[in-house]
Amino acid sequence: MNTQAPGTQKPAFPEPLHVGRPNCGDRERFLERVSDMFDRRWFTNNGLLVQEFEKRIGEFVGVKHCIAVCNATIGLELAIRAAGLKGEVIIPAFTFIATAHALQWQEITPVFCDIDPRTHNMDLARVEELITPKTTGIIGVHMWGRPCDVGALAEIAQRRNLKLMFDAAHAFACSHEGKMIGGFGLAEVFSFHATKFFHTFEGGAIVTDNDELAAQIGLMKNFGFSGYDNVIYVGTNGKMTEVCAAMGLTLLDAVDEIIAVNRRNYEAYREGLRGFPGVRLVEYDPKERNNYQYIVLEVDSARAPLNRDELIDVLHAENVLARKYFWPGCHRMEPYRSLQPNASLLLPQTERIADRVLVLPTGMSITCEDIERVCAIIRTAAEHKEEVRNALRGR
Ligand code: T4K
Repeated sequence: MNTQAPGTQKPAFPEPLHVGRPNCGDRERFLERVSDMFDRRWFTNNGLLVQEFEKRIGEFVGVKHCIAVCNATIGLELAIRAAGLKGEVIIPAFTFIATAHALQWQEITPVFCDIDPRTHNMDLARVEELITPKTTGIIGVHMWGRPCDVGALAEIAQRRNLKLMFDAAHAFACSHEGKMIGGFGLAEVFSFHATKFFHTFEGGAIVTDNDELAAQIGLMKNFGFSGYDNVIYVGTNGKMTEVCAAMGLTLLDAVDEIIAVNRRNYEAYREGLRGFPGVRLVEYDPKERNNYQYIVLEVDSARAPLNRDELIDVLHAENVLARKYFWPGCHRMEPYRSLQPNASLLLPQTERIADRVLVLPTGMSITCEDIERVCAIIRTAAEHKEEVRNALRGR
């Protein structure tokens, strides 16, 4: 196959450019923390590093309680269970599968709401239509770190007597109307997976101002133990390890620097793709704090020289491993596509956006020169679209 720019045979990048290549922070400082951890011989279960991490995250976000956990999926499960959600819970269909699975895992039905194509977040006009006597809550997702309309969702939740929480997996260090994400709803859940700009290898955190909920989740993440020999809830093992907290603390020291690089990369892509027909770079509100961790393109196949999937193929052939997050939508993944076979009828915008989105590599390991080359690949492929199509067809 040759989908490379004409005249070249090798991929433009000898090593793959990944979406989600982890940031590393100050390696020496991280190793110092790990060395201290070895000296203390305290590796997990509420060690000093986890305590410091929870305190600093809570302060950073401006909430009373931060409960560090081993990943955001378990974090969502714990928050959902502690909040007493059951029956049906409304979530967007356009999200990572974990949002839906955290409910289904507990035999709660995720009811998929369509999205607003401008924001990629839940369409408020659709939310109310989905409320039934079985509905107990709403989980908004701040897609790409761009906040949901939290005020309007809170108003609906209050009026309809529903619990409201947020999957803030993408939104650490982002704000809404000047207030940090993390302080909205009953609780919010961050993901600190290695692919996030700020991470703890694997990890996450539940943040809340609710004392009772925080205490309950704190016990639930440790099997429900209250003291050495007493279990008072059904619990699980959701604990964050010390080595993970060491990574988080190290990256927290560098969070502004990482965001500055993400922003620089974002601007470089914007410049590089300026005027490219049929392609829109998803924007961040400059009045808010943003982490700029996702470079999201929307490719309009009717106007762009190549459609989204063709562009992905071209980029992959050049070792640029662009992703189709979150295609094809949760409702088209199992078990949901079998359980709710007609869900797509109510999700036209989810389907449309899922067919258009293409996410490009960014982060500390990507340079402006890399970005210029990625944009050049896209432009060159567009200029030679027929050749590219033939090459792709012949694979
Ligand atoms: N809610 C939402 C809205 C989410 O987006 C997520 C997770 C969650 C909840 C649940 O959070 P966690 O339980 O994970 O904390 C990734 C991540 O696994 C997932 O955390 C993330 N969202 C989702 C958007 O993306 P994949 O399947 O794309 O990740 P993976 O492991 O294939 O890595 C992506 C690329 O990064 C690869 O091409 C290779 C590169 N990579 C990855 C790792 C782990 C590296 O270069 N080094 C690495 O160490 O799902």
